[in-house]
Amino acid sequence: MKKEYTPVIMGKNEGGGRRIAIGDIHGCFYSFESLLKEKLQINKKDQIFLLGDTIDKGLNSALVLDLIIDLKENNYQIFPIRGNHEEQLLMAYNCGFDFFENYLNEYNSLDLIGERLDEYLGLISNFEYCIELDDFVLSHSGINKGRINPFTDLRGMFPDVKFKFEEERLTSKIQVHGHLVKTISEIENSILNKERRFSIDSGCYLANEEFGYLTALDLDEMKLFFQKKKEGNENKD
Ligand SMILES: [Mn+2]
Repeated sequence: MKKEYTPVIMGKNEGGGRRIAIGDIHGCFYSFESLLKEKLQINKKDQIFLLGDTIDKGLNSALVLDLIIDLKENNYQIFPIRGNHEEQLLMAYNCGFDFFENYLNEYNSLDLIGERLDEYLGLISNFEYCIELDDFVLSHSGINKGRINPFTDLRGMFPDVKFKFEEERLTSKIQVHGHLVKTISEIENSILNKERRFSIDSGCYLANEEFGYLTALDLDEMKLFFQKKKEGNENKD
């Protein structure tokens, strides 16, 4: 039985703060922390939307989730969205502990095993799939019109979910998503060209020069913030 899911409607930030979307973090804790605290200097009026894949690949998935929990507990408005890596991790957990451990090992995420594991699983199982704002739609891979499962890419990332929403209304808004790795100049061009659908995943965990950034977008100003990967050891391969 598939679970039914309707995107969350949030509209504007009534508190008067900024609305900021952040691309795939992938366990790059130090970059994430620096982006939030130094580059963006977030405050409690701001709404922060994480566009999925907060964990895996980079080496500090547990610290990323610890920070999300800490911000929530301190009444920051942080809204994580589910990516294929959160979904896969929850699926792997349901396949028995050996499978789960192998999965985590493959994605550099063994640090999630420990006394907070249940808390982490509870946290990510509550990540939303899609958040609709007054003029934007935020999700991990964008909306693929006409597909049976419109929030998925070709690999079918959310097979157990039946999405219920008004496709025409949602796809008429600007879609900001993650999942597809782009260079920062490609992302800058998406803004300059006023594209209606684009990714802000700049491959933070990657070691090559072109990538290795974590990107944030102020949705009201359409202003980009790029955080260069903070530490060499956030990438293993
Ligand atoms: Mn990703």
